[in-house]
Amino acid sequence: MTQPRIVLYSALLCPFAHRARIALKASGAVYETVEIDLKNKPAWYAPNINPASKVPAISYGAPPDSDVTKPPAGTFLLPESALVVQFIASLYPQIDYKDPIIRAKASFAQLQWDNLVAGRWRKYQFEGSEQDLEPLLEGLKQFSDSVPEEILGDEYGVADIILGPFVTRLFIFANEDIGKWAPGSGPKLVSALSGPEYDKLRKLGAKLDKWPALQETIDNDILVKKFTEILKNH
Ligand SMILES: N[C@@H](CCC(=O)N[C@@H](CS)C(=O)NCC(=O)O)C(=O)O
Repeated sequence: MTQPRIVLYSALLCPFAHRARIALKASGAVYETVEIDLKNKPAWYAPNINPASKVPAISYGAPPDSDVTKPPAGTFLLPESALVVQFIASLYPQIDYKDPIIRAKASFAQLQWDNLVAGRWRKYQFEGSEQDLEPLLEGLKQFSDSVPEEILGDEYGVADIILGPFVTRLFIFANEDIGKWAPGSGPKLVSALSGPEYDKLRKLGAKLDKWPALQETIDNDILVKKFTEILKNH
């Protein structure tokens, strides 16, 4: 039986959309991508695909020749990156860790990132105030503590898909010194992360660096170039 048609509505720079691209790549699913220009969103996107007007979203099972801008009534449409990833993992369970305990431990690490790192990183990168560094380092330490040893081997799972775009971007932007911080603060952050308390964070970063499903779905040069512009105008 041929696979139902999958159309991904994506945007190149978006880390949430990157999650969906990794999941689809890792699963080996056949899919089409429709790139949405977030600065100039097409008028059909919100009414026909995602009322929240965000990427990513997917359509699943639309007739082969139907218009991607107007899937026929009854086509399954799904927004929200975490839901899209979970849906792909339900279709292709091989993309997740097999052991439910490892999955649960990895989900806890995901939550730690969401609660203790995501907002603090964004604040530090977009505002660059020195006083925001300490809370960020503390969040990264607690995140690192929570990463289960079991996911630091050769196996990849949903947690890597959910965390991957964000962990990878943190290292890319810090190494390239792309932030509103004082020049040189990005590389300084990377050296601050060389201590033993961040061991598992670094190991996770290194593991993600050699994951084809992640690396083949990101363009580092474009990301760096565009993000430099975004921050300049922020
Ligand atoms: N919670 C959403 C967040 C998605 C999101 O914020 N996407 C951004 C791009 S990275 C977006 O589409 N922004 C367009 C807008 O807010 O108008 C998810 O996980 O999918």
